[in-house]
Amino acid sequence: MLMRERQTGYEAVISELEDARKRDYAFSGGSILGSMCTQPHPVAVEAYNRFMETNLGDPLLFPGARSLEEKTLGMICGMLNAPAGAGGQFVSGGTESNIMAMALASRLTGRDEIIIPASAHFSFEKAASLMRLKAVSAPTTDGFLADVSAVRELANERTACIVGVAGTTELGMIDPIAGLAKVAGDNGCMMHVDAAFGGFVIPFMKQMGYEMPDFDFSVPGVTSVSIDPHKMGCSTIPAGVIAVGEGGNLCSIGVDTPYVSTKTQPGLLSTRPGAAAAATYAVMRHLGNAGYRQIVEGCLSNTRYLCERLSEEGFSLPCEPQMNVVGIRFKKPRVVKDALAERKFFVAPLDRVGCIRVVCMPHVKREHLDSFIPVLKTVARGLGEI
Ligand code: 0PR
Repeated sequence: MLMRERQTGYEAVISELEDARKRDYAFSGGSILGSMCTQPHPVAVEAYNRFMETNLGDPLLFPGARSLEEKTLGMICGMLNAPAGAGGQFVSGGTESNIMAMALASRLTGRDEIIIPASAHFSFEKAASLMRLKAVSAPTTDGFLADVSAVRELANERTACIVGVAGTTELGMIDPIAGLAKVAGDNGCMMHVDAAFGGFVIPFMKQMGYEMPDFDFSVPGVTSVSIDPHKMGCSTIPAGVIAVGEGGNLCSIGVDTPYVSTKTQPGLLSTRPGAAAAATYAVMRHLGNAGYRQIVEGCLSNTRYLCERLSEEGFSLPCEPQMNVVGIRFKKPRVVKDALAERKFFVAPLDRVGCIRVVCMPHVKREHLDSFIPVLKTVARGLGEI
């Protein structure tokens, strides 16, 4: 459509917005079962609205927003056991964090290959494509984890970075970060952990006494971590964080910024939403560790319930979930995904591992799962999948 010459009344515009918004699905409605995002916490929404016009790219104008970014980065670095001297930046999400981490690795090492497990998110392919890096794919084991011995074979003096995932996009699995970091150390390269999903889950599971592997800066050799407040952090979209350990200063990928109040800026974006930092600050301050533990425990309890019900109904799971991500085996995941979508249930198709994915996010309630299972059964029977 073309922009009109004359004005459109405020009310008329709002009514058009309402019409469009009605066509969207709401997290609260029980249809969205495959997403890694969720309904933002009300306090995050309030903070977002109040900081809507702020720009982290110009801290002279918005020192308040900037102070919230700093404090939130401090809380996140603490959660990730980052050493003193670590730092980071708010970004738009896991894709931008991963791109920045690959840029940092290639700059600091002067090398141009990155080793990414086959289970890693496609944002690493984007990074490779944008920066003309060679993406070397490493196989995963039968347990859906990055294969450390295969990574050792692939690593050499051209490797800029080894990537491990703490909470894979497909099945929420945690790669053997310590083993991968050892290979990185032996090859003099960087070790990046993509904890976009798991970063707001694993620390709280550990606090509750679940046996979980170390995945963050507590593992020797880990140089950067991606973590997304807009996934399990219950913040507003867009909110991601790239955290960089000691010695890996983001400024090394910075450029001079002559027109604004900063001297240099490292990220992809120049104008950055202060609202993202404010929303994340608000929800982290409000919930605290106790609040997140409660949310994560609710998600895990629903995950256990879903797995039990699926087994009772004869479905097959590829593995026992390590977090709140459940794969369900199907020969034709995309056909199942489409048939479910027709019945207003939205899951993610996982072609590589032959599954559909349900993520028990905070908005997913037990009654939503109870409505979903009979529909899944009907669809699976109709397609001859069970
Ligand atoms: N790293 C991991 C481990 C991820 O799972 C994702 C996204 C990213 C990085 C990239 O994050 P951004 O999308 O924030 O840049 N994983 C989700 C997925 O592909 C993204 C998503 C979220 C998809 C909500 C659908 C949806 O409704 O499944």
